[in-house]
Amino acid sequence: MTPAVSTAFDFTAYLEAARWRVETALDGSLGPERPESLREAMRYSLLAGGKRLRPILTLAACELAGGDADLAMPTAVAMEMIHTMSLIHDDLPAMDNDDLRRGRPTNHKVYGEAKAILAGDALLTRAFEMVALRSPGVPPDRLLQVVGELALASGAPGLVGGQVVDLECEARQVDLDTLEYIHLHKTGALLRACVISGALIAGASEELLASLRTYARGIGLAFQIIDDILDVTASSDVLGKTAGKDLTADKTTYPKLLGLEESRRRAEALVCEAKAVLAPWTTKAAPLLALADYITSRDR
Ligand code: GRG
Repeated sequence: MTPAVSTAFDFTAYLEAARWRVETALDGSLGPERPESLREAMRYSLLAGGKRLRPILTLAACELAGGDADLAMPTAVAMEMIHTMSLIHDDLPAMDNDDLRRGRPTNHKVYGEAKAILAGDALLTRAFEMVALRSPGVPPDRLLQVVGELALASGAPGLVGGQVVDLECEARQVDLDTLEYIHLHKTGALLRACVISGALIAGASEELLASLRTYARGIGLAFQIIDDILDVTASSDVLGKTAGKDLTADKTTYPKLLGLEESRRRAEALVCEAKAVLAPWTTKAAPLLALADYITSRDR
């Protein structure tokens, strides 16, 4: 009897292989930076684990658009560098003042505040270097577009803007629109840049880019809603960061405004909408569809 051949997408195997590729690329990404103490502080946070969702989204979007994921790897690494620097700065005493990240003491706890700020700055600038100077084989006009995406996602129109509003809203009653603004900027902007940049590298059509923008908005918001939920439902051990921080900092979150059940329902609805726009791309979209589901099913 001929054994049945399963054509189902094996997401566990996909995620494991993609993480391995990303970890390898991250490990090789820093080179002989000087001074050595700065390199050590950069590597400490960059290679501390983490889900690597952002670089994997970049690779998956590139492949969906018909590109070679290897060409998108420097950009994928850049995304993780920007994400990591944002975590280093977010943990500083002037911001969230946290001691634990990715299961280890935060960067400033190990290297001091000044070095942590500078390690973050160096990772941010290195990210732009990765795209502009270390992306062989990608046409320069596409790289220029990616640089633009990175700049928009990082600065006032993205992470920095979201973080400022988040800090200003601490200990204040915040409505749903403001909370959505914070989430879409602090978290959604970089996820969107990851997806769009991967597709740009592959020379995606305007039609696909438009669908991917909708997809990224949905998963970005859903990702942060789940983050809010995990902050109250998961332990610090599992999260690798201090649980219950939002309550301590008196932050408005989705669970606070809507309750846990409605928050989860919203996240699931957003993921459902995000997946629906990729339906025309059928099997090629399997990784991005599975990554969207992973966002709501994750436990850390
Ligand atoms: C980018 C110039 C620049 C400055 C940064 C500090 C800051 C400005 C922004 C804060 C952004 C921030 C920390 C948003 C939270 C995003 C978030 C949900 C992080 C957790 O992401 P995971 O769960 O973490 O993917 P791992 O560790 O798995 O990578």
